[in-house]
Parts: sequence; structure tokens; C-alpha cells
Amino acid sequence: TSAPDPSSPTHELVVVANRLPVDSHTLPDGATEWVTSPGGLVTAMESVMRTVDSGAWVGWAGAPGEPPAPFEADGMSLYPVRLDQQDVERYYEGFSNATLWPLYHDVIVDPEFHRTWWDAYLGANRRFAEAAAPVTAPGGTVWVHDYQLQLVPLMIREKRTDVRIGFFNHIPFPSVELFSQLPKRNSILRGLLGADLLGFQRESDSLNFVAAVRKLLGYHVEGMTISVPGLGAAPVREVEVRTFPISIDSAAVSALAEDPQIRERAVQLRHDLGDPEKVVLGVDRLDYTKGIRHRLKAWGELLDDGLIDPHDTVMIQVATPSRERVDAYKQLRDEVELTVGRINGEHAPLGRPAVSYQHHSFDRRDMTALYMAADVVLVTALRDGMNLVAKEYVASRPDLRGVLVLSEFAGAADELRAAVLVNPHDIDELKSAILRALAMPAEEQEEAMRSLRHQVMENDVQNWAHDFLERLEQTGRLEGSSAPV
Ligand code: ADQ
Repeated sequence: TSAPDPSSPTHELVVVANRLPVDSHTLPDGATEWVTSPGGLVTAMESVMRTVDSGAWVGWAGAPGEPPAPFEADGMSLYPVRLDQQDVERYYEGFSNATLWPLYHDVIVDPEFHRTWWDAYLGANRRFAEAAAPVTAPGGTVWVHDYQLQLVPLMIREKRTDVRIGFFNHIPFPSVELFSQLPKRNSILRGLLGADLLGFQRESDSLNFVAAVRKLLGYHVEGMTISVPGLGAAPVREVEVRTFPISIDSAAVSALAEDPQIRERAVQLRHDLGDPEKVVLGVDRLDYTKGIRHRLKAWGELLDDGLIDPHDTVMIQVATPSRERVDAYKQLRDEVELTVGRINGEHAPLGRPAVSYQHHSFDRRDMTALYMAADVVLVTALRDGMNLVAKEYVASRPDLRGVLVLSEFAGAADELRAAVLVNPHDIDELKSAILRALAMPAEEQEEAMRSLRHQVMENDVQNWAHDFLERLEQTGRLEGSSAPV
């Protein structure tokens, strides 16, 4: 049964996400230690968890097989969900990252589909729902995150009619024409509509979702409210769709940028690169959605054309390892590394790079130093839910210097209007945008950066989480059908 067990603790707020916000480290004596991973979602949740008596997080601990027993970390109860090696291959690498991810990012690579992957997706989603339902307090709130768990809202709803359920999609939601290609598309829509509130990154994602529901399920839609027919005699439920652009912990990033040690590190970084006049930076997970190939193509051509002199301008490309067992990612890595090798072979001055390529992670402090050392940051995503790198760069520049070149296909482009906006598919346009950014006078940089900072500092991730939960509280309470009796 999934009703709360009166003898075990339940939680007012339960977050459900593919990963728990912790990583395991093996100590020298063989024991396991859990360290909180400092992602944006964790930071946002820390601030909202402080406002509830009892918060919990349901997710995978990161290693296949027998999960650890539930444990406490940072004032939250963590409930690990079991995923076996086959689930990792089929549910996570397969349906989530080789079917949904490319399809939701406008088919930049071909989505692959296997029925066994769908079965695993269904099974894994059920396990997350079965873990979350019994630990949620009567009348409590469940917040489900992202494309890996789209069936979870309905699965929880079927077990618990008394709880409020919210879902936030971190990646884009595609147009109905593309979404229609997805086998099992209606099950996905119905799964999501188990929630009371569905949140998306940009207005176009919300509109795409509503259009898909109207066209594929034929449900009545009024504005952004969907009427979901109840099963049997159950009454109609109203589901609200809204846009909540995610952000970063802006004040924390900005504070790092004022830290004298980090400023020193930024100066040192430029020095290590041979004190070039200009430093251009890209920071991405090594993912085909990020437009790294388009960026390198533009950069290579600018060097070929002699419009950029590698003696006074250096590009740093940080490409964090990602999904390395998925074919499209292996291929991307090979192509990026071949291109960087070619550019350096043809253009790098003796003893220093034309493109400094870093295939590893950096800690927050070093990342901030990189942003502070960069005259220009290139965010050239072909499709991106939001893109936090763009916001981090802005928050890292209290000195009001630096230029952000931003793809119009990143969700951040809806808010960061003062960036140099580009269509990264147009290599000529990308090249001129880079040259414009490199030549931008200080006063113009300041004016743009001031406007960008206003946007990012006023709208941080804490506000985002509070806005979502506040709205959820209002929506979930409106219907008689799901209120506790
Ligand atoms: P991602 O696709 O992972 O997130 P993004 O929003 O750019 O993309 O976030 C990446 C994060 O990883 C940033 O905080 C960045 O600083 C960090 N990072 C990248 N490379 C790193 C490195 N080498 N070392 C350390 N940190 C590194 C998904 C969606 C996005 C959406 C977010 C949040 O695809 O569109 O913005 O979720 O909803």
C-alpha cells in the first residue's frame, strides 16, 4: 500500500528528481560518505526546505543495484530509488537520453526508440512514484522534476488523491508536430496531466504543451488551464500550465566575484594563457544541443580569414564530460576534439593554444574566476531549456565588463535581451557577432551588462522555487476532488 504508514515519518514537501542531490565518496577505510552536489536545484530547494517543517528528496543515488537505506543530509530526508544496470541502460541512457532528449531538443540528432526502453521507463517511473507516495504527509506537496519522470505525476495521483502535485520540465517542450513523432506520446501527456501545476522554462514551451494536449487528447483548454476528464464517475480536474524561467543563486555567485582570492585567480588565468588582449570563453556539458561545433566552426573560420589574431586572442572551451556511453555523445566528443586539434595545429603560436580545451569539471570558485577572466562568453546552443551559464556569467561581472553572445534558441534569450543575440545556425552571423563582441567599447559593455545584471540579480533561483510552490499551493487547493475529506 502507498498510504502513509502512521508509524513512519512523512513529509510536507517531497521533491522527486532522477538524481538525489548527493554523490558518494569512498573513504580510505572503505566506508561510504555522502557529499551534497552543489547544483542549482539543490540550492533552490535548500531555501524552500527551510520554510517547511519537514522536507524529503526521492531520487537515484547514482550507482546501479541495491540502493542505500534512506538517510538524512542537510536537514532533508533522502529516499534512494533502485535502478539496476539494465534500467540505467534502457530508462536513463535509452528512453530519457536517446529518445526524449533529442526529440525535445528539436531533433538535432535522430531520436532512437525501442519498446524495451519504454517498458523500462514505465517501470522506473513507477518505482519513483512508489517511493514518493507513502512518504508524503496527508495534504502535502510533491514536486516532480524533469523529462525522465513524466509519468510520475499520474502514478502518484492514482495512489494519493489528497496531495498537491507539481511538475517542472527543465528542458524545452517541442512543437506538436515534433512531439507527435514520439511513440507513447499520449501516455506521456496523461502522465504529466496527473499534476495540478505544470511548469515550463519559456512561454513557447507552455504553449507547445497546451497545443499538444488540445490536438492529441482533445481536452478542453481555456487560456492555460486544461480540463482533464476524471476516470469513471470522478469529476473533471483542472490542470494549470505556467512559465517559470529557472535561475541561479545570483547573490552567491556575485559574492564569489568579489572574493579577492578569486579575482587574483582570474588575473593568474590570463597570465597563464600568455596575457592575451582578449579571452573568449565557452562552458558547456559536452552535448550536441550546446552548439559547440557551430562555435568552433565560426572560430576556425575567423582565424582562417585572419580576422582574429591568435597571438592576442585566445578561446577557452570548457566541455564537461557527459553521457559518455550514449553513441551521439561519443561521436560529438571525437568531432570536437578533432576540430580543436586542427585549429591548434594550424593557428596556435608556439607554446600556447588558439583554443584551450578542458574536458573536465571545475569547482565553483575556479568557474567564477574563468567567467571573470573572459571578455566574451559564447552561449551558442541550438536548443536549450534555459542555459544557466549565461546567467552565471552575468552574475560574475559586478565590474560591469564583458559581453554575452547568446543564442536565441536558449530559454535565457527571452529574459537576457541586452545580450548580443544570435542564430547559431548562421555561421556568418555568428562570426560577425563574435567580432562585434570583441570590439565592443567599454561604455557599451557597461550599459548592456547593467541591464543583464538587473534581470539576473532580481530573479534568482530562490524566487523561482518560491513562485512555483506558491502557485502550486493555490492551484491544488481549488478543486474539491483532490482536497482531503
Ligand atoms: P544543462 O543542460 O546541464 O541543464 P546549463 O543550464 O547550462 O545546462 O547548466 C549547466 C551547469 O553546469 C552550470 O551551472 C555550469 O556552471 C555547470 N558546468 C558546466 N560545465 C562545468 C564544468 N566543467 N565544471 C563545473 N561546472 C560546470 C538543464 C537544461 C538547461 C537548464 C538547466 C536548469 O538543459 O537548459 O538551464 O537544466 O533547468
